Amino acid sequence: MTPRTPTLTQFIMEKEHAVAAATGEFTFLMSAIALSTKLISREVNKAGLVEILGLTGDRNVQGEQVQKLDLFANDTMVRTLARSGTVCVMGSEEVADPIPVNPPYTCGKYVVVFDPLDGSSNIDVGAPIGTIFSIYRRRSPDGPGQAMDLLRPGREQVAAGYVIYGSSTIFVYSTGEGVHSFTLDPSLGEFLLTDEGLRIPEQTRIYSINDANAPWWPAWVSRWVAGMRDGVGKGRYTARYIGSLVADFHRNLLRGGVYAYPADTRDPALPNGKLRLLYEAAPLAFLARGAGGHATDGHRDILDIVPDSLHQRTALFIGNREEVEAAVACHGEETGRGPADDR
Ligand code: AHM
Ligand code: MG
Repeated sequence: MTPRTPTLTQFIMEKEHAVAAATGEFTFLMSAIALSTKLISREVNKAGLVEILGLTGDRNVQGEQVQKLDLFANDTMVRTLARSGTVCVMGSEEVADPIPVNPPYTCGKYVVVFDPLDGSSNIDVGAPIGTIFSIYRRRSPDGPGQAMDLLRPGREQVAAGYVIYGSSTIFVYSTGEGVHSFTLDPSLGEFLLTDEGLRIPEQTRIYSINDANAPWWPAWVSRWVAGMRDGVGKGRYTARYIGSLVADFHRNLLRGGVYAYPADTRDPALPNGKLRLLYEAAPLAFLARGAGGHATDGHRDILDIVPDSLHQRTALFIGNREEVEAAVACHGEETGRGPADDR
């Protein structure tokens, strides 16, 4: 680190100073998210040691209950955000209902929705996993936050981001003006600016999709993927699929690429695919747009979808604009639906 390299908090404060009406509450909220993710990162890095150190019982060396990592991540986010005094209600993948902020903690003006640890199938195999968050300004006038504060189209986000726990821990966020990344320096315990104003490279040869679901895809998805696989007009593509949305999205953000989890007919209980709108698709769509990319469910911009429920699922095609628009075109050819239908 040189004195010229800002920490995440310094960087956010500098940006917030430029906004005349800013009170510092947003900086405080982001610091609370950053603190949570540092605690989660530390725990993720220890995950493989639990067995080696013989801590397979349900208590650790301090006599504390050993928690599953995704529940630890959830508790850490909930407690740290509640304590920050900047949030009036939260939504989490791990919790069925909205999470209120109760006394002694005070309600703030923000609403945060998050997936505390995404890519859970990768936890036990040392592959990258991540935390995804989405921030809105509250809509209800005061007091505890309500459902109306949570069920919002992605376009109303004031900020979104993710943290990837991989070969290093990387924090990526946007407030709509540029996408910025920071890398955790473990010796300092600080996220340091790595890249300001990230843009998805315009040309790509990478697609990320779970090909094993192909028998259940609609025909237009198969045609879209075949177009890339056959490289018609653009040359051959290559497939990269980690099975961890944050990691697949992050690679595609840096290298160019498109990630897709279409709706399919494999599981009748999941007619809209597997991924969640509010804390997986919408925040990443906000980041994709900030980096010059695009996200759709096949015909609607992800940022335009108004959720009916906290855990609503959606099909997702996200990344390079050209590849995402090719998916929308394939969908339109088959269904006759235009990109803006059914908003
Ligand atoms: P999770 O929230 O249970 O971890 O599920 C979401 C994950 C995404 O990170 C990933 O892209 C996708 O599920 C992988 O699903 P699949 O194993 O069906 O390909
Ligand atoms: Mg998830």
